[in-house]
Amino acid sequence: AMATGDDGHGLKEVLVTFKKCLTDNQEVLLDPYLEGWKGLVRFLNTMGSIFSFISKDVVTKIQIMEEFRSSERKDSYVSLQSMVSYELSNDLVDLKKPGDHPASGCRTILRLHRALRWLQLFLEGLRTSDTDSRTSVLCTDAYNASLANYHPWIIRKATTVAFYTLPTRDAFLENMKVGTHEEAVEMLGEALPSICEVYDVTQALYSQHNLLDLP
Ligand code: 1PX
Repeated sequence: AMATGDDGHGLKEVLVTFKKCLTDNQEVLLDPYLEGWKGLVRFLNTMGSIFSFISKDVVTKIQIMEEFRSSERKDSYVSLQSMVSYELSNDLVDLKKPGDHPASGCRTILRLHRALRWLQLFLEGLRTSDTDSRTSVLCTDAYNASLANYHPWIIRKATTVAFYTLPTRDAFLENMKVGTHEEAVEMLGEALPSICEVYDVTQALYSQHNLLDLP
């Protein structure tokens, strides 16, 4: 089925994963964060091979983070908070330009974090738009208001071309396999607050440590 991963999970289960990221004391747990991204990649892979340059990049970043989580230092990577304090206090982050640590956890998560903002805007667009809206327009608007600001021209161009191939809003909602369009829209309304919260907590953490411009 289109939006169903190998493990039989649809988009609802994927988005709900982000609920599991936040602990009671507002820490963002890395494992469910990566689990959420893996589910998004599975969904993206059903949308056609024109998106594979995007999913490859996400997969690479997930793998970088999973290696930290299976290394000797795995306990330092339990949450984004523990990762930031561990990497900063051990000089493991290139702060100004790429150097000895081009693939730190902090810079890798920053890329996913910026993409989470795109997701938030896109899902909010899907949720609140009219039935005859075009997904490609919703997607482009969300992209231009977020990720595009960090991408060079060639990536923006390729991305815009890929967006043109997206189906109509109604077909897109159907691909999500969460029941009727109304139920899909309702599910988005339920899933969005936790995605926003994860985004906001991460944004505050990165801002507090001046990590929002990592190369
Ligand atoms: C109901 C909606 C579900 C949709 C699920 C789709 C999830 C898509 C997730 C996209 C995540 C993209 C992460 C990009 C990270 C990034 O900015 N990487 C760049 C910088 O990394 P670097 O290591 O070099 O500093 C990298 O250069 C990126 C390359 C690939 C292009 C990324 C384009 C992102 C467009 C996001 C929109 C996805 C379209 C989904 C269509 C539904």
